[in-house]
Amino acid sequence: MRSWGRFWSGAGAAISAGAALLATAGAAVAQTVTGPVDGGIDLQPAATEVARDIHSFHTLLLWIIVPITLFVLALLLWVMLRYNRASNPTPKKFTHNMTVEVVWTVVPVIILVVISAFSFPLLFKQEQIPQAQLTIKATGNTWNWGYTYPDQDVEFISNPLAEEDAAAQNRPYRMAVDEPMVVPVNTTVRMLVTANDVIHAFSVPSFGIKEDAVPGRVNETWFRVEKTGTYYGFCQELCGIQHAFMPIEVRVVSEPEFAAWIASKGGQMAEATDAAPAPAMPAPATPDPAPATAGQPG
Ligand SMILES: [Cu+2]
Repeated sequence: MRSWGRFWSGAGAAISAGAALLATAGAAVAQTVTGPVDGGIDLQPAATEVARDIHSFHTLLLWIIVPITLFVLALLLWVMLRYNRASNPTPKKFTHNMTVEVVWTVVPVIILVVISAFSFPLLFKQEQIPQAQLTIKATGNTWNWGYTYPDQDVEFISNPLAEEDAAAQNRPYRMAVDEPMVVPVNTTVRMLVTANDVIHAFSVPSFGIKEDAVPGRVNETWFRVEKTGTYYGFCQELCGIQHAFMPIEVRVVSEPEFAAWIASKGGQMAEATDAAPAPAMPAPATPDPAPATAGQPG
């Protein structure tokens, strides 16, 4: 998977380079930044293993879909030029061709099997939440995000920065928020995602996560960011008139910085969320009667 990923992303880089030449603002694409850039046309740089795998998979699909599109285009042109009324006045009358029918059934099946061989492992990686070291709950509201750190006893609301504040702080207007979500680097974070009123979606493209926030339901996702920095996301479910104005800002910081931030919020650092195994089913109130023959002290 790894070496495939490298191959595909190498190939993808070639395509990206070509695309960058075409785009007038292409220069922005090549920069290593942690978030969206003006005029960017490629995916945001991946900050997690899952996001990297998503990019590789995206590139693989591109390599499959582009030849198919060109092949179909060539077929269409061939039919239009070779078999139009002028160049082919008396058409043949046959309606079936066994070979062609078998080929155009079997080849797409093979293509789909190849795609699924890469798609399913990625899907499992996204959906199987590893042992988490930190749990954060994001709650979608009309129109902002609320964050809860249940084990650290921290809770706050995150609102977008006003235009003049963003300009004064030299931060991106409509992406920067007053209270960003803060997570430590190289830490497996379990995100619980829910909503108060209507359906929102919690998404940070660089982390490769997008989870529906549904009232009355808690969805789960996870990420483990490998590089400190500021990352941005948005609500990605049309949720109402201010849908475009509930940005997500995530600061990924070092462990000590995170501890300091938790302290500044009046919380305290907890043990790793999953440090202890989950308690087993509670023992029944009355244990099963011991076998009568057991030689137990009376
Ligand atoms: Cu929303």
